[in-house]
Amino acid sequence: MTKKALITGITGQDGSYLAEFLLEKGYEVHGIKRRASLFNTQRIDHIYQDPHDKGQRLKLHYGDLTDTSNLTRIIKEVEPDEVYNLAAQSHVAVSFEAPEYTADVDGIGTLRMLEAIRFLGMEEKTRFYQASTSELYGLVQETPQKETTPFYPRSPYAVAKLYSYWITVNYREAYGMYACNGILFNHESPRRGETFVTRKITRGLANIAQGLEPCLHMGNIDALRDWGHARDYVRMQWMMLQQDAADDFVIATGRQYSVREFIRWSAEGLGVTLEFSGAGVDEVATVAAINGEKAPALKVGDVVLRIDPRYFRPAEVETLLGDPTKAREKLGWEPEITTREMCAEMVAEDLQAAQRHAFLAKSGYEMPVSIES
Ligand code: NDP
Ligand code: GDR
Repeated sequence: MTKKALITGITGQDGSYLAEFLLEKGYEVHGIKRRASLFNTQRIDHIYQDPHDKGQRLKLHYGDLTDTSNLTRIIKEVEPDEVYNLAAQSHVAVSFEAPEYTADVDGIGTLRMLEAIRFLGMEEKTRFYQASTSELYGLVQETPQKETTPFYPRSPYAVAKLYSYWITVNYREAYGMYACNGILFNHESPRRGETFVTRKITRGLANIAQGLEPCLHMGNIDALRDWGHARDYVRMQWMMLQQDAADDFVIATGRQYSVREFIRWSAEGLGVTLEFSGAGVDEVATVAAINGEKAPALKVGDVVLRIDPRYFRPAEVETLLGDPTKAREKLGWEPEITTREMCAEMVAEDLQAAQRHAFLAKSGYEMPVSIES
């Protein structure tokens, strides 16, 4: 029998990699996408299958995590063996500006999914994965963070995700559902949203190197994170639903770097050596040396990065470092891609895009580059 999976958030970074992964495994994959005024399926267009073709194994449904009847209807129609609840307002800084919406989607949205499964009497058939997060640790109580480390959320996003974490545990304990939390540390890729820090850096520096943007404006570049590759992390999401019993796992690389280091690596990927000077809000990064041809718009002495307090958060998570021992020992999972390799892949793809834009601009075609961050 072909297994059926339902992915909320299929148009996002993780949803797109997971959909690819499950299609390769032979699954019939259903995804929930939101109605938008512009196309929003860029990340999955390469796996799109014509709905008129017989044997189509990727099917999209319009829906929203704020809409109970819609979610219930989709789950009833699809009868999924596995549900991956990845949909969320996933930007921590934005959650301070839209706390109520974030709570509705990232907190109550999870309850709506679990209740729909229970209401439909599918709690024995359908396995449930919840996209939990290292942001739950917030103001860290122990380093490195593992499954038993106490939570201390520091944003409306993290507080909403805390509700989702516990409601998932509760449905497992109360109704015997196979429901589990992946407590995932930051994971990135060339498909990462443009306003998360890694992608903002790789895309911004590539654009600056090609003369498409003047300067990057950043927040707290001393923040420390444990960054993995999304491709490695979605494999683990699937593995978690294939066990005899549901359980919760930390997924991380076990290595930590600063945002500043990530900026340095990204610049090096463009052949540019940066020098950081000043302190606090006065700090700038200046070009100290250039090797090769990847940054034709830059010269030694150019300022490519400034600090802008606009990007400081009302409450910051300064440091996160995960301990993935349980995932390694119980599931045999290890990340295959290092943080530096991931950074190099992101820089290479963003440089290609910037070179295309620069070429078109030189040829007289105006290609506006969005620098909203
Ligand atoms: P993205 O922001 O890339 O994707 C989020 C997805 O959720 C998009 O498909 C988005 O749709 C969809 N979505 C947002 N709001 C709604 C809504 N109201 N109803 C239905 N769908 C909605 O996130 P990632 O792929 O990076 O992350 C996936 C999940 O994992 C999220 O829940 C995130 O919070 C969590 N997580 C992520 C980590 C990371 O480092 N990436 C780490 C730990 C947890 P649209 O495309 O239309 O915007
Ligand atoms: P995070 O990711 O908040 O950890 O949440 P993000 O990449 O946004 O920030 C990481 C760190 O970088 C600092 N920072 C900046 N961040 C952004 N976005 N823009 C900036 O200009 C900037 N300058 C410095 C931040 O202050 C922070 O310390 C991500 C999301 O994917 C969540 O959904 C997920 O749950 C967690 O990772 C794990």
